[in-house]
Amino acid sequence: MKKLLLRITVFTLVFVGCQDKKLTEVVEVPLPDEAPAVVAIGNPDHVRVNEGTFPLYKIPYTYDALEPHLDTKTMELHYAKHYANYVNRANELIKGTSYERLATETILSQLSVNQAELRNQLGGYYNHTVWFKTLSAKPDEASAEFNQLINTHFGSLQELKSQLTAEATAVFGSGWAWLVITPTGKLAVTSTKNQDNPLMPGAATVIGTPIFGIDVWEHSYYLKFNSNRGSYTQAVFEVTDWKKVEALYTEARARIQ
Ligand code: MN3
Repeated sequence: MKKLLLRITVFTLVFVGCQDKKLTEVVEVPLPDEAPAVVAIGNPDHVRVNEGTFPLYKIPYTYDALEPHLDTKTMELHYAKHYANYVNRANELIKGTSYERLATETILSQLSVNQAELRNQLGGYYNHTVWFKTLSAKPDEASAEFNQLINTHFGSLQELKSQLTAEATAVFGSGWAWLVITPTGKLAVTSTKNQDNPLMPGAATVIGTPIFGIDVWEHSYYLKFNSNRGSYTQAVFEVTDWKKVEALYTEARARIQ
């Protein structure tokens, strides 16, 4: 054993009557043999959930792929713990109910404010699935056609990002900022509390199908950004793949027509 000794000198003041007396004590403390092991990064492919109606969306990137914008530890906790838990809980709640045969968006659009548990768990499942689909280590731009649609509704992509940031920072407590397609095919930004989303009755000022969201629960940003939601939102845009947002738009548009 490689023995390293650390010399610590301790000064102790001992009061004897009115006279100070200084003692010097030498303590030898052995140091550990080896440096602490580097914490291993998990593998998203190893995350397992129970069988059920709602599948775990397999993220096509590793937990460290979105560095330095979104940190490895947060991505791992978010996917392997929070998201996997929502998948399991949503499946438990839906099992044996008439909802099992319906499309997820249809279920969400039927959940009343009294169905809080299902809103929380199925919302948590759906919201994270939408979000994880739009993140990428090498984000692509949307087509010229979709960019034109963004310009028509918001003026520019930059202005859309500003409006999403404003929504994200305005949420009091936990929630989401959203880009949605409305039932009449328009694009709009809005926000929701908790795990609600704009498909749920009474959840947002604008009803619509989410095509992009920003998770503003503290678990999604606190490790790296502390309470600075604005900086976190900017980091999210660095890894947002607008081509994938466009793909969700195209899917949703086909459903509402
Ligand atoms: Mn989350």
